[in-house]
Amino acid sequence: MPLAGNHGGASGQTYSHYRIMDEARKFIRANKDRPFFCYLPVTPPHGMFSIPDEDPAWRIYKDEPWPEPARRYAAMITMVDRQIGEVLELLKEVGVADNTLVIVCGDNGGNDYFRDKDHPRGFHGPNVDPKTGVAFRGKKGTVYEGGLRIPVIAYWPGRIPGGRVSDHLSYFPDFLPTFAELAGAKAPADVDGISMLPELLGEPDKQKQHEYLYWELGQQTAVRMGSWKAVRPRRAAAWQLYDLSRDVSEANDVSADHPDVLARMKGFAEAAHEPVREGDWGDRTLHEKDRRAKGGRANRRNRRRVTVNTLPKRDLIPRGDWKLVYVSSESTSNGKLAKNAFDGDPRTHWHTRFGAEIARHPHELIVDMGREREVRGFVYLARQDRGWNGALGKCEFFVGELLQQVRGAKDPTLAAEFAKVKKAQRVECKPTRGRYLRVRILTEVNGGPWASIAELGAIGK
Ligand SMILES: [Ca+2]
Repeated sequence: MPLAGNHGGASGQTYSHYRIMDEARKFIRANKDRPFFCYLPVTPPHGMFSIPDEDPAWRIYKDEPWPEPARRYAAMITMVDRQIGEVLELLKEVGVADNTLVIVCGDNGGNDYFRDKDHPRGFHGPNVDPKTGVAFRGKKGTVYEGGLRIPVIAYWPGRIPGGRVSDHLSYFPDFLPTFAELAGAKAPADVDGISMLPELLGEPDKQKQHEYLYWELGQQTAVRMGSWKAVRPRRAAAWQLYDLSRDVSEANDVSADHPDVLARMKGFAEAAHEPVREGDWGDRTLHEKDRRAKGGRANRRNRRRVTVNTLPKRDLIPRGDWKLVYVSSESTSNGKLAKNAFDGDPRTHWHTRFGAEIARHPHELIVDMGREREVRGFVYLARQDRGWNGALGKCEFFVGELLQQVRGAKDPTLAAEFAKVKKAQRVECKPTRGRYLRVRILTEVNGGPWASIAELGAIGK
């Protein structure tokens, strides 16, 4: 969603987080007279570390003798704290404070942000107990406690006794069954979560426990069973075992002393693992757009490294109504879809699939240009990242009135061979009328088996 005055990067006129909070408040007001579930995924504090200078929270930290990102980070937390207070006030104002459960929690463990020699675990040390100095091992992105432990606060005046601390072992999948039980609904049978409602309501005797919890992240695997924690940091590494009741920092591997415990936990890991299957969903257009917007104009360093060439507009047949009719293969898992070859964005490209059985030439695209055109040539733009995989060598173009005609054609309208350059390349042919365009790619510029196109245009009218 484009926001007024924003062009990507850290600066702009609209602070998106304010908009998200505004919409949440609107949603609560609009639904106050019926049961509602408001999921409020606040992003702060998160990189980029930015908060408007006008925010009262920034004024609290702006003069601290800390690195600027550490001051911004602190201000972002104070801002969110203030806004959660505003949400609680709103619940009171609209008269639902007494029958609304509010849960606030992090989405993963803390990161060692803004490290220096005086702050080896990050400037604010999110994984270090400020009173005792005891630290969790690892950080966000690992399966040690520093990556897995998150604080959760549950608030429900009159129902949840205040000031209580719970040691109940739970994780995100428990929320769905918890909310289902609260709402008097039945949770789906195929979820792993266990409702934590009895624990929340102060009835620990009725609370069911997990036999174990399981995590996978990249090559990392972890299992938790009671106070035991088993970690395999890489696929080829040996399992480690920790007793968190005595060693919350996971410093002493006791796997040699408790082979029976570890064997049981490895069994859980084996049972819980699901092999990866390739999906059929690969349209990452929005994701890529967001990713680039985050870098934005501020990301100058990146811009210097990679120059992005564009497709010259001169004599180009408009591609707004072009439709993909056929593609021999596309790399869906990478989001390198065929439509990227004519989406007007030089930074997106089509790439054929990597699977060995279908990676070989020829590769093909057929496009419906929307109506009959007179074509006098073609323009090809190679992928604009640093890679060359798939950049076109020899290829054939076919233009025809009917789909069947171009699909089966043997004699190309134009045969061309492209050079290994990142600039747009133009090839010309005798004027040919037709609505359908077929591109048949015979070789890659480095002799590889793939094809890729950042942009493809037709010259004519
Ligand atoms: Ca493109």
